[in-house]
Amino acid sequence: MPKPTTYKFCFGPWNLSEGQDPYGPPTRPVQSFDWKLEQLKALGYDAMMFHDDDAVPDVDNKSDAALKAEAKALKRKLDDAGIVAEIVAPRLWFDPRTVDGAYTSNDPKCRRYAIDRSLRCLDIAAHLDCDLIVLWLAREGSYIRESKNARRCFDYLVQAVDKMLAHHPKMRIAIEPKPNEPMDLAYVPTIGHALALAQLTADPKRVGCLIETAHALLAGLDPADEIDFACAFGKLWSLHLNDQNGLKFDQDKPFGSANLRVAFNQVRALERNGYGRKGEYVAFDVHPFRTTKVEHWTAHLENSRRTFLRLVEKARSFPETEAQSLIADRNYAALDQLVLEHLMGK
Ligand code: GLO
Ligand code: MG
Repeated sequence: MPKPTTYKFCFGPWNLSEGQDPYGPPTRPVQSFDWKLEQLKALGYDAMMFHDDDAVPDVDNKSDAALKAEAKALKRKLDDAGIVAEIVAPRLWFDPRTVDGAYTSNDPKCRRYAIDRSLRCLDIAAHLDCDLIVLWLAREGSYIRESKNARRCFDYLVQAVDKMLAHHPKMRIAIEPKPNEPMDLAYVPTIGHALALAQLTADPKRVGCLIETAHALLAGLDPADEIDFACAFGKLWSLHLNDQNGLKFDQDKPFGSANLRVAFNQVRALERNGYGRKGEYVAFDVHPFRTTKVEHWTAHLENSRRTFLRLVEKARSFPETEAQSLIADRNYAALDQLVLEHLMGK
């Protein structure tokens, strides 16, 4: 029996958000990066995930030398805090040049910008001693199908990933699929799409995926099955656990908040695949509720990790022998109840 995994935890500065939504302004005062790093440390988390401009603000207007100096200064700050940079993700959805997509824009100048920006993101990651880039393909899709040639767009996506692979020989890329929002229809909606795309690239071994619970649920899929599928390829390199109440806007609720059983099954899938044994982190892409008061600002992160660890205990203490005999007897009604009783506890 392998030793049980000791999980390592991670979140990003955006997970201490200030409460703005499309309908209203922030409900908590804007906080500095240093404050967010302090919270991460105080909560006992191990790593931070970054967008390129979380690491180097205003990245587009900085010279390569300035970018290097700022990234190295951040690396020293993280080292002093004993915190690792887990991933860096190019933020390709803010700039006006990405309004019609980044790698899949119809405008070649805009596609060029998206690639250049991504290569700088790889440089930042290298300065932070981080070898994993996350691509959330936010605007790669369409509002109306006729506006883009999807066939050509898949080629553009592969070409963009190939440029990144060529730019840095050790960097790995994890695609984070999401089926919709902000687009109506995204080109890479599921893990199956992400891993199929990886096979078309110049170095498929360096292209894997990141699963986010809410994104799988929005695609109408079970996140635990997505985890098993990605792990069957050895390609689950990062994880955004959270929760989602049905087919609504992307809610980024605390892990387990909407459906404890779905959360339990994700934890079981992670456990049976040995996720974390190669140094992978459990990241929570969760947000405080808009109503959250300043004094409760980090509760969603504390709670998500607590729920995760309680569910690890539940996964490890699951009455496996009893379950196996019910499975052998095809008595799934009893198996169903066994799971519920186990989750409810005494
Ligand atoms: C949004 C995504 C987003 C990404 C982040 C890292 O729906 O989940 O939060 O995870 O930008 O790429
Ligand atoms: Mg995410």
